[in-house]
This record gives sequence, C-alpha cells and structure tokens, in this order.
Amino acid sequence: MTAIQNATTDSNVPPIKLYWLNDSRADRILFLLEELQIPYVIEKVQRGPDKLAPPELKQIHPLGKSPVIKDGDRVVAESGFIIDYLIKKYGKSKNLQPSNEDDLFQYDYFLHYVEGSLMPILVMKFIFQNLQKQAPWVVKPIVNAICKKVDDLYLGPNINIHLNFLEGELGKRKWLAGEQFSGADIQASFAVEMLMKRSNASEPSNTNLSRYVQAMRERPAYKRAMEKVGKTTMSD
Ligand SMILES: N[C@@H](CCC(=O)N[C@@H](CS)C(=O)NCC(=O)O)C(=O)O
Repeated sequence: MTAIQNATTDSNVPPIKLYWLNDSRADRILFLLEELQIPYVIEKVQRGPDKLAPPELKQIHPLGKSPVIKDGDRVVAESGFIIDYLIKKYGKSKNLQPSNEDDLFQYDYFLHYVEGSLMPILVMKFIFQNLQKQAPWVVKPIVNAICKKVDDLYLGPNINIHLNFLEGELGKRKWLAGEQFSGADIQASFAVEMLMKRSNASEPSNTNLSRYVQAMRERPAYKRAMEKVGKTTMSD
C-alpha cells in the first residue's frame, strides 16, 4: 500500500484515511472528500492479477473491500454509509444533503438504489466478461455460449431497464435528488459511468444521462479527485 498526503492536511488533526483500490467504488469517496475539502490521506491499494483486493485490506475491515475509511479510531465501510457519515459529520455547510422533504426522499432512495439494485447487475456483467477472458481455450466456446445466454436473457435486458429508469429520472430534474448536486449523485457517479461504459450506451438515446455524467465530470472536485489518482474520469 502506498500513502499520499493531501496538501491541505493540518498536522494537529488526525486526517481521514481512505483506502482506495484501483478501478473501484472508492472513486466516489475521493470525489466526496474533495467536495467536502477536509483533510485526508489516500492509501493506494492495487488489485491483484485475479482482480481481487489484496489481503492486507482485511486487516482494516474483515470484508477486505474498498472503499473503507478510518476516521480517528473509527473504521467506516460501505460507500453509501461512508457518504452519509462524512456528510453528516463534516458537510453541514456544503449542502450535499437536501433539506426539503421531497428531495430528501429521493436522496435516501438513490443512496440505497445504487448499491441495492444497480451495482449488482454491473458487477455480474463484469464477472461474466472476465470469465470469458479468463476461460482456458478448451472450454472457451462453451463458456462464451453460457455468457452470451446470460447476457441475452438477463444482463442486457436489466441494464436497459436501469438505463431507461435513470434517463427518465434525470429528465425530471437536474440531479438525482433535485436541482442541487448531492451525496446521492456522488454515490451514483461511479455506477453511472460503469453503466454507460458496459452498455455501450449510445449518446442519442441517453441524452439526460450523458448530460448528467458530463456535468459531474466538470465539477472541480471531480477533476481534483481524478488527478489525485492519475485519471481523467472514473471510467478510465
Ligand atoms: N457495497 C460495498 C461494495 C464494496 C466492494 O465490493 N468493493 C469492491 C471494489 S468496487 C472490492 O473491494 N472488490 C475487491 C474484492 O472483492 O476483492 C460498497 O458500496 O462499498
């Protein structure tokens, strides 16, 4: 693991430590920390050849997943919970959580929807794509046929359901929880970028989603977050 110190760290305050795994949901938390502009350090962790997180992460939290943060003695896992925790504790003045009831309703829904409904489909798509790449040549035709069947019957149609759903929601308002950017958008950021990438979504049929991703990428905090890890976008 390699640590990077954020330039804004005050040496008297133990900074938040983000365990950031490459190509992972940890980009969300980096984005949030930049939106909040609070001191933090990044501990960079690399996936192994098997694409899994290294076992050292299990010393931080028994599940061994990323993102995970340390805030003093507290270890906080689950990206949705980390976002909620950090915004409640450090984001009072940042307006990242809506104050009116209707927007807050959408905010809570999308914070849960992203990990509860959208990510499982995207992870499954990723697993099946990897399975095809890694299959030994003798069984490759069979593996490819199974993967295609799963894609045709289940993954493809479900991905389209999510694309249409989000496209519709983003036609009603600028951001997921109203006219103001919020933690729900940060939670959605990585997933929406993956959704667009893995579905090869064509711009003309996903105008609202494309506009949404573009607006997210244009935020100074998004740009700073990506710079910290040598990327331009979350889907690089
Ligand atoms: N629901 C968790 C999922 C965490 C998760 O599965 N993270 C992935 C990266 S996106 C991971 O650590 N994968 C490596 C592994 O499973 O070994 C969250 O939202 O934080």
